[in-house]
Amino acid sequence: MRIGIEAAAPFPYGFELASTALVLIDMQRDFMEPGGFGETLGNDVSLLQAIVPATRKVLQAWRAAGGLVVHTREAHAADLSDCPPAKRNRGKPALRIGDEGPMGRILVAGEPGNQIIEALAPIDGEIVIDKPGKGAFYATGLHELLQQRGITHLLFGGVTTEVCVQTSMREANDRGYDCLLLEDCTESYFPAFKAATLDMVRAQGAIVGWTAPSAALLAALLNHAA
Ligand code: TIU
Repeated sequence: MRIGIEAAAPFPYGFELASTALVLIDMQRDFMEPGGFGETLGNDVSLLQAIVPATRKVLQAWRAAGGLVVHTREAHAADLSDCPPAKRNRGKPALRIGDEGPMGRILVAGEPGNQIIEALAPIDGEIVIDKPGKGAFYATGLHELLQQRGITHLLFGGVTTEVCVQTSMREANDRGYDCLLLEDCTESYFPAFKAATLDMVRAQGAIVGWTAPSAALLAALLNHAA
């Protein structure tokens, strides 16, 4: 049975539970907590905490409904063979990718800082994608995994809105997925960039996709279960 989100913008969004995945982008300590990659770039990471309660509610409701969950982490191999020098050498961060920080090596797979925060930690049966780029589809097997499961629709949350979330959503859109971004489950270090991203995603007749508040998704799921 089709589930409808009437409150989605720029117009209602519909999906089938069995062909839809919830994709949570990079909800890892590197971006969410002091001492990680986000802070080394000069950002106030405390801003991102605001979305954790709503994102947790969505994750729990999506799991209860039996929907597929995908988690991503921005992560590099320990030898940095998948980190282009252009990425590592960009700018003047306090610590570079691969350097030892308070939560282990910055943005390196398996380090404490690279783990998804406890409130949103993956459980058995959920897909976890380590991605070397900002987009979730670049140099990962995500598209193939979604194709194998017949997924056509993606609901996005995560951080940061205008960097990894928007890049992933654009990659997904180009691969033919109908994408919706949960407005209160995504955050940026720059509130103006978040607002601009929400606007640009849904402009021009949903040129990249839809947006909706998470309450609209939760209500739709409850309706569906009733
Ligand atoms: N710096 C920033 O806003 N974001 C990133 O580097 N990665 C993600 O968005 N995950």
